[in-house]
Amino acid sequence: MKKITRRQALAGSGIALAGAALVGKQALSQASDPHAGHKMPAQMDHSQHGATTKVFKKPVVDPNAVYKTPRGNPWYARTVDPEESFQPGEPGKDYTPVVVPSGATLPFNVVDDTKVFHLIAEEISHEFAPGFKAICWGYNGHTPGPIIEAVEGDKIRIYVTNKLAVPTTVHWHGIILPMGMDGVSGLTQRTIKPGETFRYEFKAVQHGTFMYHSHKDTMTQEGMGLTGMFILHPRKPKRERPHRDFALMLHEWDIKPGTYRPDTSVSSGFNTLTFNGKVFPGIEPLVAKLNDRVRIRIGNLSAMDHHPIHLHGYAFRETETDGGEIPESAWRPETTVLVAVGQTRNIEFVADNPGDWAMHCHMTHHVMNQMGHGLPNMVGADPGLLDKAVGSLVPGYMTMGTNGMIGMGQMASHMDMPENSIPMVGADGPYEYIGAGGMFTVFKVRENLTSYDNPGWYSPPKGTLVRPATQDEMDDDGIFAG
Ligand SMILES: [Cu+2]
Repeated sequence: MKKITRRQALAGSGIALAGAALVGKQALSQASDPHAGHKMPAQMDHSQHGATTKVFKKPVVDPNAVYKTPRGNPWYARTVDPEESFQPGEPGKDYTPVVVPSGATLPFNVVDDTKVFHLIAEEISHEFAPGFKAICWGYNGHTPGPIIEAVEGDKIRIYVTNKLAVPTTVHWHGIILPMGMDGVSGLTQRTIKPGETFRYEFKAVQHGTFMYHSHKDTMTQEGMGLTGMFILHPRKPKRERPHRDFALMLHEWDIKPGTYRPDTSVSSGFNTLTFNGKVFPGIEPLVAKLNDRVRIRIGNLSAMDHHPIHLHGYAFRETETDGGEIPESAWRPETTVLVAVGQTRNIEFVADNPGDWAMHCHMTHHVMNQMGHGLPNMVGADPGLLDKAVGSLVPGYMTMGTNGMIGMGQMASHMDMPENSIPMVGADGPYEYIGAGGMFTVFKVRENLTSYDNPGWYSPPKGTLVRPATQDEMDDDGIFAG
């Protein structure tokens, strides 16, 4: 058999490629030019005499071209030229630091021209709300871990020290980087063994709201709390920076009353639903001045549930996902933003409506705390005889839940509760008990603020607070209440 050289083989396939390209062109030109067919023989000749080598001298796909594609290309997700050099972005000057209610921000040092961070994966004692703690896994003493903040164009180096008893990795979720820095155990790296420190390094080539989390045994490790948010600010924002830029991470846990470790094997019935690792009333409120421009970045690394997060008193715009900025023409006006597992969403609005506004997951089971789940249904039951009978055996026994869950939350304050547990719902509010827990917080907007500390409860202006109707008013308006 005749031996074919590599050069000949390439030339041969070149003819085939060039021919295929011309057939494609032919089809296109035929569609617009009824006489196109007459040109075919000449073109075929051309392909056989010289077009072949051109294909290989000027390959259609230049491996570097992707970095040189202009910004106008809609497929180009990078927002800065990766080859351009930038000074490390400075907080206050190049970006307004994000506010993390009940959370923390990871400090960094600048070494030469690189921002150097140090994440430590470790077992922590985490408080979900006063009186309710668990042994979780987190980063630098927190779950979710402290947010990492940088600016597009920054060179970033992150040391990850593993102080857990098991191997781990960190995946930088949504961030465009070289594959070897992606943190997927087995696929892109070997795991970081207990006691080891690994060095992740990449340049930020985009801006937006991203996350980080373990990518080793994720059901256990994310479930135990190895999650965090990663914010990359734009070098030159298209719009004015918001006055208040908040970050909230959504998570869910199963911590059975009386136990101290999350059960990560469950796939439903999570009983502890958290904003930044806290259940209401354990979370700090979001505070803004009247007419501040506000952005809230929401990420979800729950195991199983998407969370529709509803803000009272406002209509906001969904402006950004973890894939990038949504063009203004496509902003979605919403009052509830659905954040699926593995997604981030930014919402923006002007805080032009003063007050204490509820902000919460709209799944009713997600604004319950730990003990509100899995109880027998007693709504509407008359427990009189039962209480008497059981009370003779168990002094002080009282059936609970006959009027719903909120009474149970209130009663809990003067009852013996199981060890390490919190009531199903609630906290004392300015008018009555607030029947909500879990993924619930308060967005507080005030006209006169000297700081963004919690300003306390809002006092509505005279005549703007709902009150009992008088009989005269009902008579005048033709309302018969029976
Ligand atoms: Cu939810």
